[in-house]
Amino acid sequence: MCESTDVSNVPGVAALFEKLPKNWGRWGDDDEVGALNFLNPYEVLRGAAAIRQGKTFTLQVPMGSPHGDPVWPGRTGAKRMNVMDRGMYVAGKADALAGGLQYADDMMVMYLQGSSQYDALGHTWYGDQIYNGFDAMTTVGGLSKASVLPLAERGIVGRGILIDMARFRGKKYLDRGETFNHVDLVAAAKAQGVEIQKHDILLIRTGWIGKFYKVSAEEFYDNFLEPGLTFSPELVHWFHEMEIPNLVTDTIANEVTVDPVSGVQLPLHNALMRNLGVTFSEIIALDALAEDCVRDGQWTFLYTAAPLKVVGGSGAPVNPIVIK
Ligand code: UVW
Repeated sequence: MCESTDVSNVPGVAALFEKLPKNWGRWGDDDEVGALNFLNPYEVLRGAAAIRQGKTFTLQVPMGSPHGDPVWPGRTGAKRMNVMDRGMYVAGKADALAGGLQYADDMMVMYLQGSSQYDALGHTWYGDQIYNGFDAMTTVGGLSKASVLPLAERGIVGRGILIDMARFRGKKYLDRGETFNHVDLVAAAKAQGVEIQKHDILLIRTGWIGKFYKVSAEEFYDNFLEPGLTFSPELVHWFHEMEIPNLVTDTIANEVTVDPVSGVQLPLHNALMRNLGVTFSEIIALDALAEDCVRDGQWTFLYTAAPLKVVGGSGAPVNPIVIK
């Protein structure tokens, strides 16, 4: 479970973000897709120009696995249930359609953030306002502003770059609570022989989700503290100046669970997602892609993703496709 934190000395996040940039109003008062606005037709073509070999990769983790899916503590993985199958016909509880057609049917119960997913820009906030200054009351009963629907309708296409932080640090996966920042990302990119460019979709591998499939659930969730990016004003400025549209990681929450300096939990959800409109894709499978990038030395590619069009959703499952 999530490590308990003494919050008595935790500063308000508003104070933490004072004087840091916001993109509210930059794309109009009604904007609900934030930094995806950077992904214009030029950026789509820049992504397409990164295709060199025709190799494809799908980045969703399995959904509804009988061994459980990786989820934020307190959520549960997707549960798929058969409601029709051959057994129903054999037991005489269902009739074939005229002509003999029989069928299998199933349903699924899941958290929309319970698998590989996109967070809606209205998914997290502090104070009374969500992304773009919309009233936080617009989240009640379903997101009527900045839901996942506008992200899904737009789709995400651009040049992706994979930064393998685990490999850069010489590890199979980063340690519990291990942090890194934008300076480390730039250094890792240099070691890989690539450069993070303005408007790149930033994929960061920590190995953490891969670890979920290698260790017991008890070990994975024990004193839950994910590794990841850590908050600093400089990091927020870097994301702002680089105009990063989308942060994609193989962790459940895209950042270190608790900022070791301030004690604030998930500060980048607010500093990047709420304030800058950077879209977050989480629980993304990056191990196979990383292995291939090591083999062929190509760390950039066309990244495409179409989250499901869930009306009012605070997030939606996704199976991104990468083409190298
Ligand atoms: C929380 O909302 C706590 O996390 P996530 O963005 O991973 O869904």
